[in-house]
Amino acid sequence: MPFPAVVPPHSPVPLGTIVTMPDPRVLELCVLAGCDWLFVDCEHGAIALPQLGALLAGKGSTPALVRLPADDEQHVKQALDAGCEGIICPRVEDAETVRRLVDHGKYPPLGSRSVGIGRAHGYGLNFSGHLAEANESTSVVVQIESEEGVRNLDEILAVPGLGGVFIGPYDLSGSMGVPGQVETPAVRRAVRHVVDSCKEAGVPVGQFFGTRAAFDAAESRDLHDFAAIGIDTVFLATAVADATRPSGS
Ligand code: 3PY
Ligand code: MG
Repeated sequence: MPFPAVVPPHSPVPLGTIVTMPDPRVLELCVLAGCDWLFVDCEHGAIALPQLGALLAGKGSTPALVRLPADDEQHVKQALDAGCEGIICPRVEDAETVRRLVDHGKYPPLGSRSVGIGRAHGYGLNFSGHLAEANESTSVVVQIESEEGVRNLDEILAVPGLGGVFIGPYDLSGSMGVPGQVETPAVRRAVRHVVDSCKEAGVPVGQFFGTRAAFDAAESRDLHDFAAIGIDTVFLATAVADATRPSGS
């Protein structure tokens, strides 16, 4: 089943987390811990695109979306050939970029995705099978995480083949001059505008939340088609800090 593939919204909202560490055990333990989906980060994380095939082998049937380092055809090819359920392109600000991503991410006749043989194609054992179903079973998702992206949202949402939008509130807050202050009213209004516009356009919408508490408190939480909560390294750091803080503090 394609992911994200859910309009109108799921209840409960499928929840995942951001995986940035290239150790296959990290991805595996996120699956074992019950993530509904995985956000595999090749933008800010330590995971390099050539490592993806080996990492994704441990995900079982849990869908994984790979965040690309940048909008680049080479990145699209490597991520999709590694066998993920879709790509997330950071900071997309105009419809032309979306059109290019869809073109690079879909086989003809929808686009011009280059034909390689990777884990996605069963290393050749499912070559024609993947070519036949990939346009349906993989998604091109773009991040809206700047004021410019919000300004151009309507034309972005109108691009045929767009599979979803993922809101990055942290970069959005930075572009609005208040980096990290995601609860600022202007940032919250912008986020809500993106959520509502996606709903109206029938485009699945997801968002990053730093903590479970932030997700639970969000007024738009039930409107999301998918959400990512937290980051592997941050979970580890906070758990270690909690466990080793001096008694009584
Ligand atoms: C952001 O908040 O900027 C993100 O990209 C989170 O994924
Ligand atoms: Mg971001």
